[in-house]
Amino acid sequence: MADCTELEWAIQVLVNNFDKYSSRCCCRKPRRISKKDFRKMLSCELNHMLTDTGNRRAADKLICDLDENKDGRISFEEYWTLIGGIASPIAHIIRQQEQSVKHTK
Ligand SMILES: [Ca+2]
Repeated sequence: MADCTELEWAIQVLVNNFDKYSSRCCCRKPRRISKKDFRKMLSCELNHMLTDTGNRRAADKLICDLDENKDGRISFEEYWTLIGGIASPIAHIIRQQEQSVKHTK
């Protein structure tokens, strides 16, 4: 995908990140991220956007909140909920910064 747009590239990065930390328990089941690998992903990939990524209890609470079907693992859909949950407050911060730049001009 050499000629992809920035948005397409960003989506590919998000999908590749899921693949990097997820695994299959058998070939018929979809890939999912274990609790251990999810904690690793938080501390390695999201330590600038999320606070407390090294805190095991906070990470376990986040996993529990995201794990909708309560199977103890994070599916792609549950992972996507996390991405949306991070993107929403970041979009708000970006809009606030744009507003303050307009007011200072
Ligand atoms: Ca799950």
